[in-house]
Amino acid sequence: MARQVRVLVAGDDGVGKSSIIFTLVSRSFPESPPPVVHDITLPPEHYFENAEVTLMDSSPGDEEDLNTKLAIADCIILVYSVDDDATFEHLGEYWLPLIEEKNSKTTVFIAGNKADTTSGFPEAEAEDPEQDESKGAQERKGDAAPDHGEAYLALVERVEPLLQRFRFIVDFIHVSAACEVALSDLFFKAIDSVINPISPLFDVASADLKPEAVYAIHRLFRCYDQDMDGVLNKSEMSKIQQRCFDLVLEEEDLESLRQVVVGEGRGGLVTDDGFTVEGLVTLCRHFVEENKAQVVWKMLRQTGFDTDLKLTPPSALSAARLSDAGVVFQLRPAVWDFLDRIFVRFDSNKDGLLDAADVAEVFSVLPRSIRGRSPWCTPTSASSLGLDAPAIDQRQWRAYWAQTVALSTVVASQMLFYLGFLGDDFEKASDVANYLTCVPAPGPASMTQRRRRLGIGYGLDSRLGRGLASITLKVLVVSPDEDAVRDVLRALSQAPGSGDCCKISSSSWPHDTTVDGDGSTSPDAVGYEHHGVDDDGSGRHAEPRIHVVFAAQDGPSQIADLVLLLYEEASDASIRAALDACDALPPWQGRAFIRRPPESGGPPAPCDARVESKCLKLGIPEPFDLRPEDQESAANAASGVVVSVLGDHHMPKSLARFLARTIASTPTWYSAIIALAVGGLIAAVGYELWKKSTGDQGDSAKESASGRDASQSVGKSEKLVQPTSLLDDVSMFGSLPGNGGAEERVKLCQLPSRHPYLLLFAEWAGTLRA
Ligand SMILES: Nc1nc2c(ncn2[C@@H]2O[C@H](COP(=O)(O)OP(=O)(O)OP(=O)(O)O)[C@@H](O)[C@H]2O)c(=O)[nH]1
Ligand SMILES: [Mg+2]
Repeated sequence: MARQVRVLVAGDDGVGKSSIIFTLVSRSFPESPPPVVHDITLPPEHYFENAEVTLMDSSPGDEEDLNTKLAIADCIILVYSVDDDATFEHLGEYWLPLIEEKNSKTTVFIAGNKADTTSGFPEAEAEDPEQDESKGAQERKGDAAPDHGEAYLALVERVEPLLQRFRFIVDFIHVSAACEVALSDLFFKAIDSVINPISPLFDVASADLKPEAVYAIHRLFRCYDQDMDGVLNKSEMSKIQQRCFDLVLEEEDLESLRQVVVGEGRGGLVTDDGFTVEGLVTLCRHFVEENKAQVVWKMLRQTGFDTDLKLTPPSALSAARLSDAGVVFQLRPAVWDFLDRIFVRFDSNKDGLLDAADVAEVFSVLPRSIRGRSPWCTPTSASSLGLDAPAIDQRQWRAYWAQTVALSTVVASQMLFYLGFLGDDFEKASDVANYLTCVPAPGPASMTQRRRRLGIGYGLDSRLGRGLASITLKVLVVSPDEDAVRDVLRALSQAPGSGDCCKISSSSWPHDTTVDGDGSTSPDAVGYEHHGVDDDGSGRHAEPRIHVVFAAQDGPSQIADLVLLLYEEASDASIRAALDACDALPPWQGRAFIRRPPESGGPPAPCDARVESKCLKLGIPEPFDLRPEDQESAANAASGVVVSVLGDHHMPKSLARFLARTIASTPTWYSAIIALAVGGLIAAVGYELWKKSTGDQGDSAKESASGRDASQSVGKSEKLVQPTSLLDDVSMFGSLPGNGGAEERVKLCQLPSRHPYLLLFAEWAGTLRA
């Protein structure tokens, strides 16, 4: 909806208020003007952002009407008559204090009407609005006033005390309704003062831009410095010119802008390549000082600021639009590139790490209430910006973002908007598709999808994974006991090689900015980034990168690739709750149990029979032990669960069972074909496994390479066998010392501290690309 701007004309009786409005709109001076002209709405002007401007007349006699209009006016033109001194005196005695009382937000223009009655009135210049007797910000900065006769100079002297006392007075001007002088200019400036106000940008007292305006210009800079070299070069400046003013930036325009900034006499504002952020700030200050605030506003509006310098994300990025249950969002490849560029740009000492101050700098262009705070910062009492947080490397940086997306697509996309990510197509900056790609959520949409979903969610879907720069797998840790969940997450966040783990603050960010200062170290989620290295040994990252985000369940209907069901071995209620939770999951949902053994210690108790049979029935690994007092093994256990379940070497079994169920409800000829196919498939897998187990037990690199071969050859005959080849890699890790030939799940728990399962993910990345 177009913005409403209400301009009120007020002042003493008979100063010519009605005549001014009448003459402005009809272009003729009325012989006998009506006492009060009806409200007049002007047609929308592009220049005024298509705002709907309403002109309101008033009469001091009708107090009620006057008070109403004073309260709602965006701008007040306060008229006195230059041939009646008392009407001027009345401004300071009555009108200005009244306005101050009734409306603190309005701006005021003082108009001395009937200028035609003064001696020395420049009649010859009457029709030229450029020559009107106006005086603006220059005057306040001490520039000499243009000499338009004695009357005007006298006025300057008289108005000065009013300007000092009433800061909402924007300007004053002499007009004449009878001679139609300066009327359009008066109204133009009045409306402009509402649409492009100076006060949010400029502090008259300190004669400088306000801090909030400087922040806004910094974000403007980010929006256009998309190559993140810290300089707005010619093509980036041209983009501004084109987007904001629909004009081509000529070489001489650019040169004159350069001269303005160079004229500032300070170094570092402009380089050979273009304008630095300080240069842009200087340029904007220049425009405001030159009474061209509209130039600055045009640019700021284009990047999403409103007249209060508030940055509101496009409505398309709001919760309602992003909560479609049928899809899962991931960041677009262009966004990952943007984030990588940010990392490099803000790594101030180029050590490959963003320290807390660097991170705060990245987020320094956020709205005031969350400025400097990353969505994952858990502010402690020590520092509300989390400046005591450790430095993060690029993989952690990405893992944080993966978490943010997995936990809240709204936060992630709004955040990118705040950081000035505009994408390749400027017009789409307010479009969700600019930030996120959308993949179908794990769930049974059709038979084919079901088959593909079995045990593995959307993230590892080979078809959907293709073309993504990164895949995020979401693992929900579920238990009625919230402390137990927290234990698991804390254990994960302290896992060895913890370079890969991060924490994220409450998903209520950024709207809820209250911070509880308990300094709790329990994360709501922990993320890892994994990526392979390309086969050619160049060290480049293989695409897609894999992110795993472990999160506590914070809503009933969350989508996850894997659900970890947590229970207390010693508590029958807890076991039953876990089993119930397991039964409540849809059949295609990947899942695993984690148990917390009794505190007493000693040898691990045998697994509860009900859980054991459930695992057997579902074809999932037996429960993993999690010992919170032993953080490292706990973390390894949790990681092992994920590896084994996502690796899903039980796939063929569960697949067979699933298909058997499906067969029961399909025609017999179809069943026969499927049964044959499944049989063949299992035989193929069995053969591969047998071949592998009897093959050369050479060095691990060779082993892993042959695993890849197996994956490829089997993959050709049947895609679904892919995960099975990973079993070999899992077994490889399983044959580590320290578990005395115990069952495989125990071996899996004993992952060495350097995260060998990274290799697994790398392996996946490879198969996904194939
Ligand atoms: N010389 C001269 N006379 C003017 C000018 N503008 C208005 N007048 C005269 O001033 C008188 C009052 O004009 P109005 O427009 O009725 O003044 P107002 O402020 O609306 O008065 P109220 O409605 O009574 O409050 C009329 O006789 C106009 O002709 C002007 O620019 N020059
Ligand atoms: Mg009137």
